[in-house]
This record gives sequence, C-alpha cells and structure tokens, in this order.
Amino acid sequence: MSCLLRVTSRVQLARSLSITRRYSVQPFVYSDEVRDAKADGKPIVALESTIITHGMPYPRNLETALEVEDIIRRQGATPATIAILKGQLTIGLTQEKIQYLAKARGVIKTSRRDIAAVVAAKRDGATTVAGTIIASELADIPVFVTGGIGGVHREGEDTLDVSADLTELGRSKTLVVCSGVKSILDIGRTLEYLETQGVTVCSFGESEEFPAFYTTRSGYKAPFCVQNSSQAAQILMAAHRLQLSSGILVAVPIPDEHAMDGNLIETVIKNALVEANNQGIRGKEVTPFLLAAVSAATGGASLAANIALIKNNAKVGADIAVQFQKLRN
Ligand code: PSU
Ligand code: MN
Repeated sequence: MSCLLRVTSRVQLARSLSITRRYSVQPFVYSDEVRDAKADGKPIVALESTIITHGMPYPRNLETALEVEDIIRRQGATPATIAILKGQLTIGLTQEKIQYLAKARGVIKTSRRDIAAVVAAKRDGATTVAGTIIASELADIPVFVTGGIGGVHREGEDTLDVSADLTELGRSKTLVVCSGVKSILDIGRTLEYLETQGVTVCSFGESEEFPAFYTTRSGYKAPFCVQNSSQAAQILMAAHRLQLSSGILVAVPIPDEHAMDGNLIETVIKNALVEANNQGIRGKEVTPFLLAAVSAATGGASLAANIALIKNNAKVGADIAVQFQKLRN
C-alpha cells in the first residue's frame, strides 16, 4: 500500500514537474535588439500596435511607427513595439514585422480580454494600451509610450463603455506616457475612474492642466504635475520601492505649434458621435470609428496632430526610461 502510494506520488511529482516546466517557458519572444538591450541592462520603451493597425491609415501608420522607434533610439533607449504574430506574443518588432502589421488586414484589436483567445487561435493581434501594459509587465519594461489612452466614453454612465486601459493601469507597475485623452471621451469621468483605480496622474511640463490630446487644455487639473523626466522617473522609482502595483500616467501636452482649435475639434467630435450612433457602432469598434471620422472631417489635420504628439511623447518617454534606468542601477 505504502509502496503503491509512493509510486503514485512519484508519477504525480513527475507529471507536475513537466507541467511546471511546460508553463515556465517564457510566453513571449524578444526581437534581437530588445534581447540585447535586456542583457546589457539598457533602458527600453514599450510601444503599442493598435495605433498602427486601427489608429492611423497606411502608409502614415508605418512611417510614424518607424520614426517613433528612431526617436527613442536617438534618446539612448531601445524601442519595443509589441504585438501578437500568429499567436506569438512578440516584444520588439523588426522593421519587416512592423511593415507586415501596417499593411495587414484582419488583425485583431487585442485588449486584456482578447489576449488568450488570439494566442490560442494563433491569430495576429495588435495590442491596445491595456494589452501592451500586460506584455510590458511580463517582460519587465517599466516605461511605455503612446498617443492617447482609452477612457470613459461620453454617456459611459449608461453604456458602461469604459476602456480596459483604465483598469489595467490600475493594476500595473508601468508608467505610461500619453497626451491625455481625447474629448471623444468624457475626460472628467475618466479622471474620476483613474482615481478609483489608484493611478497616479501627472501633467508634464509647465501646465497643471490635464491635456486633451488634440489640444493642450481640457478644463481639468491633473492631480500632480512633473516638470521634467527626472521627476517622473523618481515617482516611478518610489512606486516600485513601495510595491504599489498601480500605474502612473504622465500626460504630455501636444506641442503648441501642432495643437488644434478646441471649438473646431469639439464640433467635429459631436458630429462623429452622432454618426457612430446612427450607424449602430458599438463596443471595441467605437474608438477606431471615431478616430477615422475625426481625421476625415478635419482633412487629415487631426492625423498630423496625432503624429506630432506621439513623436514628442516618444522623446519624453525615452528620456524617462533613461533616467529611471540610472536610478535602478
Ligand atoms: N486613442 C487614440 N489612438 C488609439 C487608441 C486610442 O488616440 O489608437 C487605441 C489605443 O490602442 C487604446 C485603444 O488602447 O484605442 C482603446 O480602445 P477602447 O476604447 O476600445 O478600449
Ligand atoms: Mn470600449
């Protein structure tokens, strides 16, 4: 009896060891560039891919993605654009892979709820801010740059359309650099929700106001203001030391010369919202629909603003990553 038990437990032990081994293989792959940066302890900046597949049209999406990566390199950091390719979570994309994504059709916009399904089906997935935060955490990349994050949609108190970006920020150790949230969203409620989630929201630079993506002003004050990259890196360091595991959002206003007229953008957004409603656009389609409608209605001016701000954010984010790496070493 005791022998049988021992045999059984040995079999069980062997089984559980092989399961552990199977699961302990890294669930993602690095590009050579990112793997080398990791090995050398160099600063790395994560980048999302939904902006490439669903946020901008071809070929501006491709040009922008490559330029943003180069800006990060010039600041002394390594870019890691993140996506799921044929089911493989990939951290750092070669130029060829970015090119493929920029042109590909049928890529799935991948937020937290979509990741496991996309991986299991071996599909292509472009990670949203939420999806990219998850990957950054797995790979221990603490700084992530984007243009705008998702938020609480207008009338979100009825529809419950609240982006998973906000809950993900609430449970991550990542610092996300963005230009605030677009006024296609309810900015006030988005800030309330970020507070509930415990996210440290900071405006970047002179202004204490939370920026509204296309414009530098939203009418809402950010709870904190950081003057420069070094201050942002210090907040990230404090959050890590305290093991807070709730994220930091650094909101960099669009450079003045690229900012749009607030009244114009408000009118365009109101029309786009009516159109989305008329066409019955729902769920994850809402954000890409509104982005495309706003771009069409402004004759591409909003796209130009979007490109300008993300390049500026890349510079700031890379600098924060460089400063943070110094504090870490
Ligand atoms: N806002 C933008 N550009 C974008 C997005 C938002 O100005 O490309 C994308 C980001 O990937 C963001 C996602 O994470 O949309 C949010 O989508 P949703 O609202 O469905 O959560
Ligand atoms: Mn939504």
